[in-house]
Amino acid sequence: MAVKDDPFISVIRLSIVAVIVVLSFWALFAIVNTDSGGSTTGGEAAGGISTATIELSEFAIKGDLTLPTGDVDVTVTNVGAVDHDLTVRGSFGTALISAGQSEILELRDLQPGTIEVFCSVPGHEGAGMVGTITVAEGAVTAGGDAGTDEPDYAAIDQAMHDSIMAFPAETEGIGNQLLEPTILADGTKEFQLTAAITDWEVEPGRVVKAWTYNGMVPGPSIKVDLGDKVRVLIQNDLPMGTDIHWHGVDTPNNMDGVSPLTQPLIEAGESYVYEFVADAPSIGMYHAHHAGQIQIINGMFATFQIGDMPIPRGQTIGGVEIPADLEIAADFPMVVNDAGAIGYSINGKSFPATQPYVVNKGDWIVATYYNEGLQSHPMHLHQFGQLVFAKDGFPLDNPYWADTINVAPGERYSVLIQAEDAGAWVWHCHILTHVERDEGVFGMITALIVQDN
Ligand SMILES: [Cu+2]
Repeated sequence: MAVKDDPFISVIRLSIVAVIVVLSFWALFAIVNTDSGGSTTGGEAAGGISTATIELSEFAIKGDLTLPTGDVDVTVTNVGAVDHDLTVRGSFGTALISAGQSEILELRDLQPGTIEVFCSVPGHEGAGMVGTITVAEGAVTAGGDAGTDEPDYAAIDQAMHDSIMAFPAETEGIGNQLLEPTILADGTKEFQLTAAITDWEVEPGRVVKAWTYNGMVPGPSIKVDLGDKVRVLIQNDLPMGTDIHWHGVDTPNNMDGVSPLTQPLIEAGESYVYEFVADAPSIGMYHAHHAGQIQIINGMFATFQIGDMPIPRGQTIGGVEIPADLEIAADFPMVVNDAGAIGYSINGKSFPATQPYVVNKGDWIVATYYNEGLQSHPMHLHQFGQLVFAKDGFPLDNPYWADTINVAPGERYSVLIQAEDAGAWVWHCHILTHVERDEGVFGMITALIVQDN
């Protein structure tokens, strides 16, 4: 049987709740009041602990790099787009901090001198995330106010201008160079690779310790014909073991390159031979599988193509007729990465060092996106549609037009473009922090330069 609430009892209940709420409010007020009595302004908090702020981004450490002696709580904020940390050389550091998040780094009993700090995410130190904190008696920090300063918009305007006008910038080294095979007596195509840590200029003046095949990023491009016997010799001059996985390429299991599952680890200083028959068409990649989070993102990735992708010649798709006698004027691989020492890049280079693609008005070109990074990248070309005709090397029964193609890690998209209009047309990842920072345009952006014939 249901019992109705007595109205009188309800009023009493409500009153008790109200009294508890009021008591709680005053208790809270008292605590806040007591606490605020002990606070100070500026960079020093209660208890003689100073405060400071440091910001992490791709790829810089900024903020209060001069600290007072004694105890300092440093609020470390990641204002970048990927995970970072702040580690004291030879000591402790913050946990990995996600984009937009903060951690407090508690520094105690600081003495006059210097402390080296860096980001311990592989490759980030080499990319510029290293700095020196100077500890000095009586140093004044901006404290909690550092992040609230108005950005220097005029300086950003200038940096955007200067970086764009610097395109295309010269840098040492070109990736993706076609690797010529040695043809053995039985017709086998033999390729030689050496894995090593080598200097690589990602953008003008930024030379990093890259993990490379044959000293280039991306590694040398391998292209074979359908039915070819392929033999790849790898010499490991890295300071650790490695292997090679043939991504999107049909191989016997013991050639799949997954140590120690399908083969032994290729130890430092050792060499190894991969052999298989190129028996299926492929728009593939090759990269380390072992410790890929170090080796791949720092540069050990490359393209591997078997045969040619059939282009939908003679078809009308979305009202656009693809000529039956269509000739391809250029074939552009665009290997994207976003991590490690290389960072946001197309073919191992960051803008303004990315390569411009120069074609003539009316040309049909093929581009293939390969994602060897850790994030998806929506690749957008201004002005022209991109006809997606193959995904991961599989020809599509129904090719489709798009102007922005989201390329996830491990994916490849092959697209056909007609450069119908003359001009310099920007071609870039549309995640804006992958192409712009306060210091100017950088990263995953280039241009299709269409010349008026
Ligand atoms: Cu991106």
